[in-house]
Amino acid sequence: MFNSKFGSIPKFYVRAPGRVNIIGEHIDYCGYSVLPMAVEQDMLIAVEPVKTQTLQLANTNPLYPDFSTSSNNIQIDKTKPLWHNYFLCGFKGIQEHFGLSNLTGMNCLVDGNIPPSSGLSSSSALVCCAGLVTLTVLGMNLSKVELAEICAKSERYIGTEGGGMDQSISFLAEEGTAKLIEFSPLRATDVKLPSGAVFVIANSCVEMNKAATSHFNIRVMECRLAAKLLAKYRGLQWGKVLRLEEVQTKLGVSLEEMLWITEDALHPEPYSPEEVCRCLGISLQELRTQILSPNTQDVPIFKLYQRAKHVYSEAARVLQFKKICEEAPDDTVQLLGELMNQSHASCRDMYECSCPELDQLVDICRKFGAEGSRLTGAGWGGCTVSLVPADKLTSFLANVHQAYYQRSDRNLTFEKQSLFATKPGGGALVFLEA
Ligand code: ADP
Ligand code: NG1
Repeated sequence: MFNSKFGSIPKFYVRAPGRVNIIGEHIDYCGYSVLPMAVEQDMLIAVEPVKTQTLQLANTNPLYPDFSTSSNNIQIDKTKPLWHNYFLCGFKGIQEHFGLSNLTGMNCLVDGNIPPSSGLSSSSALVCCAGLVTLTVLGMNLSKVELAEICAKSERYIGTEGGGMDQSISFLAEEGTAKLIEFSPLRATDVKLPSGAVFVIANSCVEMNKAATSHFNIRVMECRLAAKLLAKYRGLQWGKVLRLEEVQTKLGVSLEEMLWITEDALHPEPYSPEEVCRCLGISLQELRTQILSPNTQDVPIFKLYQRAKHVYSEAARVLQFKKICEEAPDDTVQLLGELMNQSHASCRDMYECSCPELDQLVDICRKFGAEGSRLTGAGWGGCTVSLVPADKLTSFLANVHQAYYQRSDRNLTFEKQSLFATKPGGGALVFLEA
C-alpha cells in the first residue's frame, strides 16, 4: 500500500502500543501513580524521509483520509480532533523540543489496530508513534522518559488536558510485566501480576472521543478546583496549586487524612462557578481566563467533593494493589479483584465516568467468573478489564460473548477486538532496514 500511495518503499517502521490501565483511573493528571500494561495492539507507521518540506500522511483504514501539509507550518485545530492532528501533536512536540523550524518532510503510512475511543489509548499510541518517527527522521536521540514527557505534553495540543500515563507506558512498557508509573519525576517500576489469573478486555462498543466532548476536561478542571479549595482551606498558597497530589505533599499527610480533610473542607452539593469564585476570592473572569480550559468555560456546576474523594481513594487502591502483588498472599486474586470492583464503583458513583453499557458489562463479567471487573481508561464508554482465574477463562469468554455481544436488542458487530485475554506487551520500537 505504501508503494501504491507514494511510489516508493519505506526506509523504516515504528510501532507504539496501546495500553490497558489495570487500576488508577483519572488520577494521573492529579499527580498520582497508575498501574497500566501495554497491550499487543499498536500503531505501526511506515516512513520514508523526503527532501521536500512536505509531510504526507496516509492510512490503511479508509475511514482516515490522506493529509498533506508543509512541515514548517504545523497547525493543530483544537476544535476538530481529526486523525492527522494526533500525528501532528507528536511531530510538533519533537520539533519544538529541539527548537527546529526547518524540518525535512516525510511520507508516512499509518496502520493501527487499537479500537479507537475505547479507553485503550489509540490516540496516545498515534502521538507517541509520530514522535518517535520524527526523532528517527532527525537522527536524534532521547531517552524513553524524555520521549514520554514530550508526547504527554504535546498530546494536549489536541485540546485534552490529560496526564502522562498513556505516553509513559507506550514508551516504558516491557513484555511480561505491568508497570507502576509514578510522576514528578516520571519513573516506571515492574509489577509482577499474579500467575493463575488472566486480564480480559471487553469492549462495550460505545465510543467516546475525549477531544470531541468536554466530559474529560470537565473532570480535570473539577480536580483542579478541588485542589485549590482544599489548599486554601488549609492555609496553603493555593494560586499555583493545580493537582490534588500537591495538596497532600504540601500538607505532608496520608491519603486517608486527605479523605477526612475533603469531608471537612468540601460539601457534597455541587458548586456553582459563583460559589467557587466566592471561596477563592476571585472574579468569574479570573476563573475563566486563569483556571478553566477553553471548552469548560460555561460549565454550570462542579462536583468537587465527589471528584476529590474518588481521586484520593483511587490513589490508595493503586498502592494497595501493588503491595498485594508484591506480597502475593494465598488469596491474591480475590484481593486484587475486590480493589478493581471498588475502583469501578468509585468511577461510577463518585467520578460519574461510567455508562449503563459499561455497568452492565462489568456485572456480566463478574457473574461469569471474574474476581474483579472495572471500566478502564477515560470511560463514558469503551472497555472493561476483568481479572479472571485461568481455569475459568474458556467458559468466561463463551458466556460473556453470549450475554453481552449476542443480545438481540443490541446492534453489535462482534470482532476479535471486542473480547480478548491480554498479557503485558513491550513498548515502542523502531525497525530499521538491515
Ligand atoms: P482513545 O481512548 O483510544 O485514546 P480518543 O477518543 O482519545 O480515544 O482518540 C481516538 C482518535 O484517535 C480517533 O478518533 C482517531 O482520530 C485517532 N485514531 C485512533 N486509531 C487510529 C488509526 N488507526 N489511524 C488514525 N487515527 C486513529
Ligand atoms: P484514554 O482515554 O483511555 O486514552 C485518558 C487520558 C489518561 C488518563 C485516563 C483516565 C489522555 C491522552 N489520556 O485515557 O491520561 O487520564 O483517561 O485514567 O488524555
